[in-house]
Amino acid sequence: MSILLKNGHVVTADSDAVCDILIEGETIVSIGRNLSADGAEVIDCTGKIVVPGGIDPHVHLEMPFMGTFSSDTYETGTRAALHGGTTMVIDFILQKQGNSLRAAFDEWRGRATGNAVGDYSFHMAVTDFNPDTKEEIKDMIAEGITSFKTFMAYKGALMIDDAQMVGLMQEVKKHGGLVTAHATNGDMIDTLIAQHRAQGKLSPLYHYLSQPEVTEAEASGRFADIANYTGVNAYIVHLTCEGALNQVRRATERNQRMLVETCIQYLLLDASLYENEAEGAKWVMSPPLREKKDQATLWAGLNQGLVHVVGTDHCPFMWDQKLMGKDDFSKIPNGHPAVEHRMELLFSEGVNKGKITLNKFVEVTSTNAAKIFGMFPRKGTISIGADADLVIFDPAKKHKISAETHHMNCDYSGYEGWELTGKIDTVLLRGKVAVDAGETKVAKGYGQFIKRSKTAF
Ligand code: DUC
Ligand code: ZN
Ligand code: ZN
Ligand code: ZN
Repeated sequence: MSILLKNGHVVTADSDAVCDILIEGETIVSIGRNLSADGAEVIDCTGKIVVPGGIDPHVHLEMPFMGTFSSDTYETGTRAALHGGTTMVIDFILQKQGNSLRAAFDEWRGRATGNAVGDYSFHMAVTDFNPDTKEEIKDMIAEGITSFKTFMAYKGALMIDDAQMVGLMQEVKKHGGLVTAHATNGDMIDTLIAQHRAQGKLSPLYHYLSQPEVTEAEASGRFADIANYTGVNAYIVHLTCEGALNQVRRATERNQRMLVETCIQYLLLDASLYENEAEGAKWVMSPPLREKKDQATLWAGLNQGLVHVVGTDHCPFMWDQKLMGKDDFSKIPNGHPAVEHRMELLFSEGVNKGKITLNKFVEVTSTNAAKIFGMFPRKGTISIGADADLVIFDPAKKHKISAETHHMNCDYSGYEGWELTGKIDTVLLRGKVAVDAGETKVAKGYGQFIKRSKTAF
């Protein structure tokens, strides 16, 4: 079965041309002008932008967390991602403290296998680094899980201390993997939460006030310092603020390379939303939304090459679940729905408003994640031999975001009513039309586990 995309404005991280793309089976076999192929299904892309399928390296599907589970399953979450042009996600396996990495890997694979609609991989969150875990690092890398997530917060459930961090980094370095961090100071945050609760300060605003910028800046600097000492490849997930990015800047001054992800919400939303006492829980996530000045820092960071990836930290909860914390911000499950709108939001608010170029858009929504997480050039670009993961974008079409029409399993949207310019028409995943004109064309189980190699960035 072949498909021929005709006359699209084809954009990669470093190229830009009006041309045709010929797909055979799952891969791109030819790129050029005036291509033809007998019997191929032709998709006219005149006036449309064609970009590589998006990769969101930060999602939480069916994650057990804060006494409940995030509300998107592998099926609903990857399907929603496809509707938004994200053809692959990387989810987080959580090791249970006291248990093995292998047990967690089997559990997560069991949830995903046969259910995912889009492609996926996992990061391994090491929540208990001990002599047994140490022995498992190389096995996980052999399974294609080459990135190891650490939490510097959420003590008692997910957090590791600095002693474990050093040990983990040394071991991962030995086997050529990558260490990532939720870099916030858990002890400091827990203290501030306790102080606010003791004072009866229980509204969503105090979620924000319990995680001030310094908690993130301090942990980001500490993570960078330990990474520098061990020499491991290091990546900070969901970086939100100026103070943290300044720590990255400091690291680059000693010629250390820090890899940095921000998330779409930190570029577009700010902490004033927490003043809404009735609805502030919609945006309770960790780290919290920041200030306008932090948004400016992050946009600049993208253009300065200090911020490499825009993910989502997609971790949806139904409003009913959010209400678990209606009387106490510390019981609101942390997270919000975003995987479906990352690319359209970044296009509309970033490219259309002149904040980033189209090439940068491709770089931060797809190419850099593919390189950092060991999938390039199979994923993350448009080239001969690459997977035919492609997004056909109508740059002029306007649409409105609403929970009524989104595909995420969540009964609200953090962007309800936002008017966007630029809409996804068609999404191809490994050579198949996966989404067209708002309809899903591939079934549950089409999504594949993608075995990853080492960072090549
Ligand atoms: N932050 C969230 O908001 N949700 C999931 C985990 C996290 O670190
Ligand atoms: Zn996190
Ligand atoms: Zn870059
Ligand atoms: Zn997360």
